[in-house]
Amino acid sequence: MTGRSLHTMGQQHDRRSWAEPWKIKMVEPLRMTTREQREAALREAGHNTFLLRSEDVYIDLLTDSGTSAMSDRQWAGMMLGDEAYAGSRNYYRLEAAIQRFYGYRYIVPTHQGRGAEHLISQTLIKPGDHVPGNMYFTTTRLHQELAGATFHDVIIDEAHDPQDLHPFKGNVDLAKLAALIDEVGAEKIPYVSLAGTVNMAGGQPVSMANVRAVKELCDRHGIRVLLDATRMVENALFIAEREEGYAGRSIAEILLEFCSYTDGAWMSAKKDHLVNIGGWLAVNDQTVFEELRNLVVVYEGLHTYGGMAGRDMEALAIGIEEAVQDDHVRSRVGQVRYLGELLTEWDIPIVQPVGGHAIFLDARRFYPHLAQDLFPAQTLAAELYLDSGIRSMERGIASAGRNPVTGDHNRPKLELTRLTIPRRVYTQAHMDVVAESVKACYDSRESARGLVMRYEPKYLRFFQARFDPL
Ligand code: P71
Repeated sequence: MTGRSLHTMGQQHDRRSWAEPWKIKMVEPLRMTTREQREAALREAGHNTFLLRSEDVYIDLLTDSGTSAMSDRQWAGMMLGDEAYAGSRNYYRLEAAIQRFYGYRYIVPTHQGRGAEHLISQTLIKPGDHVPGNMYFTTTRLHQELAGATFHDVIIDEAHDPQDLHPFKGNVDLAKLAALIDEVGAEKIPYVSLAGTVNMAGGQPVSMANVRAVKELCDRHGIRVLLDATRMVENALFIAEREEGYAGRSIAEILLEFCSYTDGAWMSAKKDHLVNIGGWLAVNDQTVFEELRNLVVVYEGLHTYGGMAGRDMEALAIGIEEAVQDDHVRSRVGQVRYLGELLTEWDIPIVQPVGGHAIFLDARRFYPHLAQDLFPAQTLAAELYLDSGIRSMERGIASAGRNPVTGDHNRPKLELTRLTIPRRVYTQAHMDVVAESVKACYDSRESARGLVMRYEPKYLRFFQARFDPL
């Protein structure tokens, strides 16, 4: 911890290059708890941070989803909700914002990301199909499987190694994708499921060169490329920072170019777009659009609200524009990087390079004495909560679920505990508190003993599973 107090961002980079590009107008008090209270709360939650009450949490890093702070402009927009059942003015504002910043032609609103995933999967996938993607995401893969597809991970091998410093660990391995096309045939692949950034790999970006190459390969075989655009704004910053030819280009320009190599996208607007609820789907193909627009009325709501209130759509339309501002994205990703640099300096094992939305603690190296079947990442999430009331999320064997054919656990290479940073919510002082708590857990790592799963639900088990300490 020597020299700890000297490590401001400014001193790391000769001078401070940025500060949060906002000031605070309204505050929400935080509640600190005692260790006894946390022990009781954790027991009641079955050692699963998803089952804790938010009231019992001090700094909430469970997710960056729906947890961001809206701006004064977005709150003002909430008062302009046009709550007409059909044809709400706010819908047209949303449609225009997506067309302007993402460049797609046809828009379908949904209540959140998984609503969009459900519609696109049911519309494009036939039973027996295969969907390649750059690493799985829990809800995305589940909807693909429920529609009858088999998911294939075609991300580059480097993505599975938490210590590999590849600048674009979200890239698709073109040889793996080509091999799959050869093996199953292009007609069995309705689309490539491309995410930017890749959440489960640690928030890792895809390069512009890679999406261009994926598009070329897919065009030769008549396969669509569909983008999970959930954190694409953050991906755009990494392209500006790391890819030749993109230095000095704006986030908005890079975003638009990236999307131009894809045939459509789905979005959980609860992340990049700075709203508490919302999502959308967008495609360029009119026939696909008409099918999606027909299906949305079955599951979400009429095609001009898709499960959102008019005021939600207004806040979202404004959030899209705020999300692509260069100073916003730099400070958002900069805050994540600041936390990562503190932990790196203290030799705490995290996924490198640090991604866009979160720090991922490498629970395998944190707890080398724990077998994966003892849920090391879940254990670490529980220990962090006990230490300080910080809530994190398991992204390891519990999240990976079971193989639908064999019924055995999927055992992912990455066994991670995610510290996810909400946008515009916490300050640098909070990041310091988080780093110190992680350090305390690291110093007492040998005493961790692991967990056994005592209750396991059928779908997305990590949300509701309960564990007992060994
Ligand atoms: C995150 C979430 C929310 C979440 C979902 C499942 C388990 C735990 C937490 C949601 C995403 C996402 C990507 C890349 C689609 C969704 C679904 N992420 N794609 O990271 O990260 O969107 O939550 O709006 O339905 O905490 P949805």
